[in-house]
Amino acid sequence: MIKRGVFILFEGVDRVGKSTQVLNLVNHLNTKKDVIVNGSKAMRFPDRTTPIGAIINQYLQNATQMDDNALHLLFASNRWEAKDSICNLLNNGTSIVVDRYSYSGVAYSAAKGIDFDWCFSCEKGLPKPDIVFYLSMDCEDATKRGDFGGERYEKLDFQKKIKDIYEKKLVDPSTWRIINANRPIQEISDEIREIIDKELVELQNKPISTI
Ligand code: Z5A
Ligand code: MG
Repeated sequence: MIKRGVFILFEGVDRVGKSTQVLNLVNHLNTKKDVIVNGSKAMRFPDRTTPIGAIINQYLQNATQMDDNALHLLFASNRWEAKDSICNLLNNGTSIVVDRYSYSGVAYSAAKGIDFDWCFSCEKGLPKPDIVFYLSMDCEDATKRGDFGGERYEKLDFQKKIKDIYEKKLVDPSTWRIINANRPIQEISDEIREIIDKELVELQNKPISTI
């Protein structure tokens, strides 16, 4: 029987370096052919390539308006439409390294004042990540990084609310690892690799669970 793939997630506020670290980790995992039989793949949410993702993209680029609850459901739907492909990849021995997922959905919507439990309820039943790397740094420093300010949510006060929700309501010490993101890229990648190298086989031996 082939060993299943591992579901690794990166979360955090804007510009903490999630996309950078996702690519570095996929490259690292693709060198571990002895443990991960069918390679590793990066995924991201929102997936702007689907019809639902295209509507989300227009909203994020300030091209359309939308009710906040309706938008929350679209972000959640964008994950539900990927559920089967996530499960198939994991069951076929491919590991996935995912850039934002349900916890972004809950944190960004709850930061607008939508009920936290209602937000979370839309995610229940989705495949649960085996391990979450939460990249943490001061919002002030993150906003100074490349391209901040172009999209709808890129405002400092809003980012601070999101950070608060992640850290007070979403971090789950059993699966989340808090990573200091205010360091050189390579130093962060090295820490993440070390954690994954240590935990990979144990994670593969656990059954896939749901949120
Ligand atoms: N959203 C939502 O509301 N509901 C949901 O359910 C989901 C998302 C899934 C789009 O997300 C928006 O959707 C997002 C949340 C909301 N809000 N906004 N705005 P996105 O993931 O597509 O956003 P993005 O465009 O990828 O940006 P990001 O996530 O904010 O950035 P990042 O991935 O964390 O950072 P990065 O692209 O790797 O790096 C940013 C810059 O910093 C870049 O110039 C890097 O070269 C640089 N960088 C990276 N690491 C470092 C270090 N260590 N030191 C110095 N510089 C660095
Ligand atoms: Mg990104």
